[in-house]
Amino acid sequence: MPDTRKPRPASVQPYSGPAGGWGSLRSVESMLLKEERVATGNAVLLRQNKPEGYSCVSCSWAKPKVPYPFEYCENGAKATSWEITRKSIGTDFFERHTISELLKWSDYDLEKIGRLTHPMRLDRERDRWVPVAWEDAFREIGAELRGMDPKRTVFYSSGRASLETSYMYALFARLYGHNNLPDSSNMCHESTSVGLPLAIGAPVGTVQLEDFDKTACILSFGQNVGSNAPRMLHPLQSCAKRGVPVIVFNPLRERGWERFTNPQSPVEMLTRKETRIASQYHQLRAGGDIAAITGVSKALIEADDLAMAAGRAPLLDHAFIQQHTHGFDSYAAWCRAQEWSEIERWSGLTRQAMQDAASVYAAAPTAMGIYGMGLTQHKKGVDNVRMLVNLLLLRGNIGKPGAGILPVRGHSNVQGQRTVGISEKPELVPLDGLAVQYGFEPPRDTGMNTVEACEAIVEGRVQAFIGLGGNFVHAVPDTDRMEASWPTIRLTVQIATKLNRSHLINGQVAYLLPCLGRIEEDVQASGPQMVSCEDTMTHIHASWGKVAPASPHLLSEPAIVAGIAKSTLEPNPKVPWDDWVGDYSKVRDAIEASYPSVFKDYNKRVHEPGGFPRPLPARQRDWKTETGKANFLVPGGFRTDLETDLDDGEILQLVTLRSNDQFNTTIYGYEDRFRGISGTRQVVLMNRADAEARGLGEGDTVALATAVDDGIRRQVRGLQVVFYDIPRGAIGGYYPECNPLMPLWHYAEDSKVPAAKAIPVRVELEKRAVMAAE
Ligand SMILES: Nc1nc2c(c(=O)[nH]1)N[C@H]1C(S)=C(S)[C@@H](COP(=O)(O)OP(=O)(O)OC[C@H]3O[C@@H](n4cnc5c(=O)[nH]c(N)nc54)[C@H](O)[C@@H]3O)O[C@H]1N2
Ligand SMILES: Nc1nc2c(c(=O)[nH]1)N[C@H]1C(S)=C(S)[C@@H](COP(=O)(O)OP(=O)(O)OC[C@H]3O[C@@H](n4cnc5c(=O)[nH]c(N)nc54)[C@H](O)[C@@H]3O)O[C@H]1N2
Ligand SMILES: [Mo]
Repeated sequence: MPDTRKPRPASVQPYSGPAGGWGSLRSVESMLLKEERVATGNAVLLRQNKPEGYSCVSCSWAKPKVPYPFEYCENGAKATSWEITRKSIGTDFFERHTISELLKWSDYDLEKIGRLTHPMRLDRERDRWVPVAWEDAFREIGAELRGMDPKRTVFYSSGRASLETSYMYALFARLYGHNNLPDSSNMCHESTSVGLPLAIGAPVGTVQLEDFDKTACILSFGQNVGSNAPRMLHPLQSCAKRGVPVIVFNPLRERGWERFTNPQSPVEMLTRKETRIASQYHQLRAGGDIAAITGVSKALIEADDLAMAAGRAPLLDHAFIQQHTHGFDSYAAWCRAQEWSEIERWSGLTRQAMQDAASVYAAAPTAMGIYGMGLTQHKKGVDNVRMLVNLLLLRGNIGKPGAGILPVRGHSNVQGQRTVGISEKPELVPLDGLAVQYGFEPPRDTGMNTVEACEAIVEGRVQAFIGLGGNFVHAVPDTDRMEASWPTIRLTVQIATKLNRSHLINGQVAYLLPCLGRIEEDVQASGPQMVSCEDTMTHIHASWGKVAPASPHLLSEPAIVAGIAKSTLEPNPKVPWDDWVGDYSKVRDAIEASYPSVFKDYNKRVHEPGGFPRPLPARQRDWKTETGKANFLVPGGFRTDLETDLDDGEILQLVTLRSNDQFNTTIYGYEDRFRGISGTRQVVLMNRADAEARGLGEGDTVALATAVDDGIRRQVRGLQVVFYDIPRGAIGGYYPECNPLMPLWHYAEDSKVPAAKAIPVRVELEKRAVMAAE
């Protein structure tokens, strides 16, 4: 197996095609071919995101009531073929490869070998994974856990496991004695979950799919639709065709927001017809959102002042502001007080650009605000989210059809995991109810979130780590420090479908437990089972596995969680682990008993096409905030990330990005088609002027070093310079390759989401392009 961690020559060619289109179809077919699943794959994909089908394992975009004939996208299809691949890892694989050897493999090569098939135990002496019987694994893990202080153990979840599994897992943690339930959302939309409740009294977005049919304006901030939620392109395309203005704020020109050819439409495909999506595209400074939204708000407020003075119709929704909001005067005063020159400097946009956005927004009777990691993964990520709420509130754009706020969540059930108790914050969980339901005293102290779990691991305070999916060590900040500290953990258990780096960096005692994926048939004592998930629009829906399991030795996630729980805990007749595993509808009954208002008639309603929605008071303008109103919140200032000043020419702001050929740390290939970068991920995207100011040319090899002074040297080497259309002062690099550069303490205030879109770095020349070519 080649060591593809070494950089290959990058090929950089501007991509002239649209998002979707023929490029997308070619990409799906070549993926199915690679995974040896062409015939089955195409048939299986027809069941994706359909009633009685399975929910895509890629992103969390909503499943429409009336689906398209092909309700999947290029990247959803890739995720499917990646999971149902015919390739699998027999036990002989680990006889042939030591862990030290596998550590040299790339992420791509590790996952590409196929599905994990047998439960394994670490043999430290032989530096290998060796097979273990399920019962032995459970018994040994339980014995270890019983001897530990529960408060010093961490139960992590990556946001894919179903509501049923997640409920059981969170309950297991509490019965065992802790709330240390960090989730991938701690690295993702936690800035939303912290930012929105104070602003609108709900931790989730208010937009529903049907709002796209009614909206008159779309504002988009820091989300890459073409790669990360491509099915959203369908409603976006319909909006664009209706002439709905789409105003995009993103430092990079992401193709999905520019134009789209719908691969589902034969006419569009044959005529190569493209729909233009964005009507305005503002390439703001990375980290410039608070300033930009202040500018748009200021333009709006000042135009409203003039209109009112001249006796014309107002531009703000004064009746809504009066009746439904709190804090408008302070927000308006803040906006009025900011100088345009400063707003321009910090946003990187011209006053004219912000006024243009304001006038289109002001003319639209309804508007929605869509956003992603470009807002949440900053030191001021929580303020960013609240600023977007402020902008929407100015024109009454929350709680009416066609309007609202739409955080586009990541993993397919990341939002749902929080709904059923995976939370380190005890105040978000109905502990009193659980205490009665299961006859125990749940722990009441706040648990560790992801960053706090990492800190505890670095300090040697963690005795056991269980990973319910995910690739923790590779997704978190400060990779090198985390990997070095990991062996201080006594017990690590990874529940997974595919091999990744977190399975090679182990505790003293370690287990690798392979599970069924969501697309696979899951047959238990009472027959075939379905599971359920919550999408980004708060709809809860059923998912039926459709493909024969990758191996007869796999267990389902509920069975694995129950297996470990039973061997760890004293028996409790109120917690019927075996009955739950035998029939998941009984887990759903238990969930309904714990959360009656959200999950009323769960087992019945879960089969409704499109799923059933969670109650969302903010949608009805019922504000569950302390003021009883929606709150305008004034930001602390324009500085979002770096301690250094904007004009410190030496330090650059590294924005970590996903390519179009990955799902988080799962690397499907080396084609970032929309950005025109192919063959490697070892690149750094630079504005030509920033590169030339440092004497760097295209193709030069550089190292990035974190520009902070905390006594730790952080460096990533061997990156090729690519000239790219990115605002000055910012550079782009891929996640997870750049994670060693991100200090653990560099996170969003209040939410502790790592500030992955703004890492201060210096660029150091390693090798000239001419020399590299020799
Ligand atoms: N195919 C695929 N789908 C996925 C994923 C995947 O890896 N692959 N990941 C899933 C997960 S877990 C998540 S959380 C989501 C992530 O999906 P996104 O929220 O789209 O996250 P990123 O890809 O990190 O891209 C963030 C975008 O923000 C922009 N940006 C960066 N800095 C700033 C800034 O300061 N201001 C503004 N306005 N914009 C900025 C970047 O240019 C980029 O377009 O997607 C989910 N879906
Ligand atoms: N620098 C930087 N760092 C980031 C980000 C960034 O933008 N920049 N984004 C952050 C974000 S938004 C997120 S969400 C995290 C993601 O962090 P994680 O969720 O921890 O990572 P993933 O890469 O999604 O996990 C992939 C692994 O999950 C396992 N898996 C896949 N399907 C299943 C399943 O059905 N069951 C089980 N049990 N396991 C399964 C496979 O073994 C696979 O290798 O990373 C964060 N880290
Ligand atoms: Mo995420």
